[in-house]
Amino acid sequence: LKPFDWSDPFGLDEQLTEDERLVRDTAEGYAQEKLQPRVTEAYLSENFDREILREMGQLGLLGATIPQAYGGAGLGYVSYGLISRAVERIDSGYRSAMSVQSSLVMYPIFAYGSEEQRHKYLPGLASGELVGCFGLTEPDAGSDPGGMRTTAKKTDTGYVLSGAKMWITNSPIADVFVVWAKSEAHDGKIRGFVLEKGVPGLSAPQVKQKLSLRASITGEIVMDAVEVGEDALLPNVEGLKGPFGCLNRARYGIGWGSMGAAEACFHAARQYTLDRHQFGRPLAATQLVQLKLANMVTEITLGLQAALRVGRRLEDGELIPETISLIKRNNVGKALDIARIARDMHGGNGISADYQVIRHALNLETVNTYEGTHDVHALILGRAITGLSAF
Ligand code: TGC
Ligand code: FAD
Repeated sequence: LKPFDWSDPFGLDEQLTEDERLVRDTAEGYAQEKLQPRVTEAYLSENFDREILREMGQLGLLGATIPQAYGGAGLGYVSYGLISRAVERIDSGYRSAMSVQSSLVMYPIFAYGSEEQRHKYLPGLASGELVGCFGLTEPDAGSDPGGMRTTAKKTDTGYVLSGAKMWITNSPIADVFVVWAKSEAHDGKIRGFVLEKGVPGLSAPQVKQKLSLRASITGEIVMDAVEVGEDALLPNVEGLKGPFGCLNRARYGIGWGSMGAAEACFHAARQYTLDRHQFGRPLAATQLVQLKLANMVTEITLGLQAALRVGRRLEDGELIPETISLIKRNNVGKALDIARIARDMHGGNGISADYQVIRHALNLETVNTYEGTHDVHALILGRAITGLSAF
């Protein structure tokens, strides 16, 4: 008989290639050594340290799946997932910064951009010299991005963009803004544009006093008749499939990342209940605590295995969006349950920033909402199961 490994029951490690294990070790080493020591202070002071993106860039953690010719690391989707998991084990906000840059900014410029746009932006984004953001959500269009009001009007030399985006990760510190707008010159279809910081009419005020994801910076994007040239248009996609193509990648990464946050909470709850004695024995010796730990390890093991399966399919060129909805929805939902229960298992200490678990629980409230809410992903699955749209 082989002994049960509570930290990796299904041998995820054995299912990775040598190169993937190296990527994982690099990301985990960085996250534990450089991110863990600064996260509590960053969270309490609601501060995102912009240097983090440069540090990640130096290690090749940004744009992991983008070809090396454009500054990316040319890695597979499982490697990208392992990076997400390692970073989110520290904080969902740090994974947010990484996944926005990689999947929501570098990916669309790579997949939908001209050769000039790729060369102009991708190397700087890969190194972390440039910070990117992705503007889809608006004050009145969240789950239903097709209801957006931002417009692009054609001029002789380019476009004028008007409108506002809301809840945009990294926007206050961004150099490069990928924004989606309805373009009159394209029959009102949604088109992507790349805007640069400093262009007249563009501003990105910070959203302050968030009680979740405080180590990530969030803002608006206000476009007050922003004039751009023809070269700002992403030429190779139109319609909602543009932003959704990016979201497929980011949602997939969240499937892995949320399991990293869940693992952090599970490990903390296990150790805490082994160390803490009440009624003359360790809390971990009680049936209720063991039941909770058994539930946690089960959900994490299944969630990671599911994320690996979706990643391998992506590497084989099989993109089935509903399977991405399935892991985004379920893994984040389970991670949120695990974080809340781990918080409870820490008793009074569980509400202290020193013990990390409440920070994960609060962060996962955002993760459950962004990139398609838990219920919206249920409706995406429901539509695929029944053939009937309930939106
Ligand atoms: P629907 O009619 O379903 O589709 C419109 C067009 O889009 C295509 N499409 C997809 N293409 C690729 N991948 C997918 N997953 C796709 N889903 C749809 C579809 O084929 C169609 O193409 P065409 O050529 O026929 O026009 O669109 P709908 O308006 O009915 O959409 C409904 C719904 C609910 C599925 C969708 O709107 C949705 O997913 N809503 C959630 C919105 C969302 O996820 N927003 C995320 C904002 S970004 C963010 O949160 C970043 S946080 C990052 C961080 O900090 O980590
Ligand atoms: P709504 O769409 O108004 O939803 C409110 C509630 O109604 C939810 O529970 C939802 O599930 C439910 N609901 C909606 N439609 C239905 C329906 N048909 N049937 C049943 N229930 C329904 N967006 C970006 O574009 N870029 C970013 O970088 C970004 N970063 C973010 C960072 C943070 C910290 C946060 C909080 C959000 C971010 N978002 C970003 C926005 C995010 O994607 C949206 O908040 C999300 O898509 C939900 O939209 P909404 O907030 O407008 O909620």
